[in-house]
Amino acid sequence: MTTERTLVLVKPDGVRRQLSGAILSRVEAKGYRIAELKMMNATREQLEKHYAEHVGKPFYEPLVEFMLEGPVVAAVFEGERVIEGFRSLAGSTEPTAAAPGTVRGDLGRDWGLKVQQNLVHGSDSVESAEREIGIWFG
Ligand code: DAT
Ligand code: MG
Repeated sequence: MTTERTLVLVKPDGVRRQLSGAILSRVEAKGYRIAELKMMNATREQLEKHYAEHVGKPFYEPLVEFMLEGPVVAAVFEGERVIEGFRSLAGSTEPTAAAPGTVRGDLGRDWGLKVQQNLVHGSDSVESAEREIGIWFG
């Protein structure tokens, strides 16, 4: 039996704004453990797999383009209930509405673009986490 794992991405807006360390620090400070960590440029192929559930939505193509704008920091965090715990730290999808105290609520805002630039990705279920870890860490 292995501890629960989640895929975390610091998106290109977070890297560009030099918030990678601050974001990873919040997750570590809560007590989750970094199991894998790297900075990389995503490929379109990876992003098409990663965001397959959003194909056909109006923000899909802007989302893929945004994720190709610059490097991302990809991490696997582990710990009991880390999937739920990280989503709670990240805050809700729209940074305007995300609660203060969360990454998106404290560090993000709406920039009036076709896709929300909300700093982080976190897996939303055990199945998604295993699938996504495979995409980013092979
Ligand atoms: P989350 O990242 O909170 O799991 P999601 O999986 O529904 O959200 O969507 C993936 C990303 O797409 C999200 O982080 C930001 C963007 N996005 C989602 N819904 C959007 C919308 N209605 N308008 C603009 N961008 C959106
Ligand atoms: Mg999602």
